[in-house]
Amino acid sequence: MTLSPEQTAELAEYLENAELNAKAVPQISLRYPGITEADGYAIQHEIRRRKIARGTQIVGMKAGLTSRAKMRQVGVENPSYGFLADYFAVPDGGEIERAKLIHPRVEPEIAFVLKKPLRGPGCHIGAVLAATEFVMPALEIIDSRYENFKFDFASVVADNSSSSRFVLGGRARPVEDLDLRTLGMALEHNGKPFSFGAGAAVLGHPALAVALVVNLLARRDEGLEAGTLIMTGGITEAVACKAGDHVCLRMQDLGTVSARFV
Ligand code: 0L1
Ligand code: MG
Repeated sequence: MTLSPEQTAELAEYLENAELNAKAVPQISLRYPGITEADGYAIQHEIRRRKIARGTQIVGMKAGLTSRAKMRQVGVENPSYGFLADYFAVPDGGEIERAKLIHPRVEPEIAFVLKKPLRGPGCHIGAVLAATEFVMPALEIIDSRYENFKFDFASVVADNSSSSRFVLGGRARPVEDLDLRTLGMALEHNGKPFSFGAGAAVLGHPALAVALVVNLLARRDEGLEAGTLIMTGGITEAVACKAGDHVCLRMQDLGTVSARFV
């Protein structure tokens, strides 16, 4: 860690205000060039603490930057995690208020819901599959609080890995019935195909993204409870959306999930 507790608290307030006011700010590493991944997570967890203190519920977790397509799109090479707050949830087929966001992009994802708790270190794909109640198709709406979606790893980790909104839909199915690596998907933007992919684009198997989050949380002596929702990261690059845009994810064997920006 390079930041003092006072600097960590100040940066958490700065980034949370950028989120709540939908106003982009320069990436924090421009002001603190030496900041590390540990600094980034300390800031993210302080944002989480601030929200909980105001009565917000944390309803899940996300893995970010788990596919080559996503890493290429933003020029950051490491996977990360973030948290999902209650007000991030949008119903399937629902509306996303564009004016509350800065420059939203939408990603196609596979979401897991656990039936058993998971703890690391050493969490592996077998433990994740044994602990999974079901998977569902999901859209993640990311909205970096940084100007022009420009950041380095520590800065994006501090910014809760760009978490902003999410939509769950389609069919919930147990993992035993599916090969998550070969599960195909198409993301449509305004009725036209935008990207195509398969589950293996996420770390070779999306369950590995859940293990990654569990093993990263173990560094803080934290784990995931039974019932936790975990988004496993964009399978393809994200599509930028404006008011009036419609996004629909069609996933093999799992149905569709969609939303409209208003
Ligand atoms: O694209 C980004 O803003 C990087 C962080 C989150 C990426 C993801 O959810 O996969
Ligand atoms: Mg994502």
